[in-house]
Amino acid sequence: MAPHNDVEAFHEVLRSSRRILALCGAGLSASSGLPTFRGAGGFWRNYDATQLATVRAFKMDPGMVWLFYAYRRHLALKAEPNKGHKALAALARRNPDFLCLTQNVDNLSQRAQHPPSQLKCLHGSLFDIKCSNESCDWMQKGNFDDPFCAALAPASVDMPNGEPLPLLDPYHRVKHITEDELPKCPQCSSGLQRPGVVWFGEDLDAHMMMDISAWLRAQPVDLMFVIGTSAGVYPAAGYIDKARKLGARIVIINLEAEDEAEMFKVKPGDFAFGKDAAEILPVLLEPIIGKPNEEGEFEKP
Ligand code: BJW
Repeated sequence: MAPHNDVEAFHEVLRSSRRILALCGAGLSASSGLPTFRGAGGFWRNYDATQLATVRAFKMDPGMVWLFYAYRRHLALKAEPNKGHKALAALARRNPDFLCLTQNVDNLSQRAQHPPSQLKCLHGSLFDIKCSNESCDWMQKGNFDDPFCAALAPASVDMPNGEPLPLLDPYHRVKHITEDELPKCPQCSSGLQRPGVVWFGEDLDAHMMMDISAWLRAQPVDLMFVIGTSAGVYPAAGYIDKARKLGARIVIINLEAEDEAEMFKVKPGDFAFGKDAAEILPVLLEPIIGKPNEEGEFEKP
């Protein structure tokens, strides 16, 4: 059997694969300059990013949690989709049987022209706003205001000459933002507006989950990409085993994928590429999407 990182052997498998699934995580957007959740980039000020992504944190200090999200909205708006997002979008345009599940909330796959019907945003979007009152169904899609509101302006500052943003320095005191300074829900007038993302303990969108289940049930899956994710958050990570049970070979693309400690995840017939997703995806997908043009775009079919 060819080694797990043999690009030519992978191309053979790709050419004979029709139904393809992908699960993407923060590593896909790392080359666009967006931090990941775990590991070195996983701290914001002195907070663990995964602790801020909780209902509990929002209830305790909505102003601080909003600053975290306002900063990430600003960063995502300034970032550009990378070659990895573009290569996946090109694969989707060429193969209607390719479905991409992304845990990312940064809107970069959409901005890379990924066909919306072939993209499921498992954890919502930084640019959707909803009401924090669980009994209120108000939601606003596609809010790109930056700053989101006057009190959150410190999160939208661009420093000259790449100087670090004071807000990111844990020793820099930030003015406490009170609930009165944050926008209220226009429908129920009682809840605070909050980011339309999925926090720990919250359900993923039921319609989206049913669509994904229906796609999985329809026919066997030939190949599944697991891209730039630590694959430790459920139900997202559970799709890897589901696809495997449906016959899929797994291809893991992650900076750590070929580390000794990670190799137990690579079963016979699987592939693992310990590379930057933005660099390796165009190489791996070339038999289907071709080479990018001079502007770095993959031609539309
Ligand atoms: C590169 C790279 C480069 C770097 N190129 N690679 C079953 C078992 C156990 C627990 C559960 C279970 N089912 C549900 C749970 C509970 C919980 C859960 O999973 N807990 C785990 C911690 C165990 N799940 C939930 O609560 C979910 N809800 C749910 O299941 O509801 C039903 C329910 C309710 C109540 C009780 C039980 C069930 C909701 C999960 C929501 C996750 N939300 C977040 C925040 C979203 C908003 C935001 O963005 O702020 O989603 S947390 C965070 O983790 C975010 C991410 O999408 C997610 C995954 O992170 P990701 O993308 O993998 O990032 P990293 O940083 O972990 O990894 C990056 C990787 O990239 C690294 O490996 C790098 O090496 C690599 N990399 N640069 C390629 N250039």
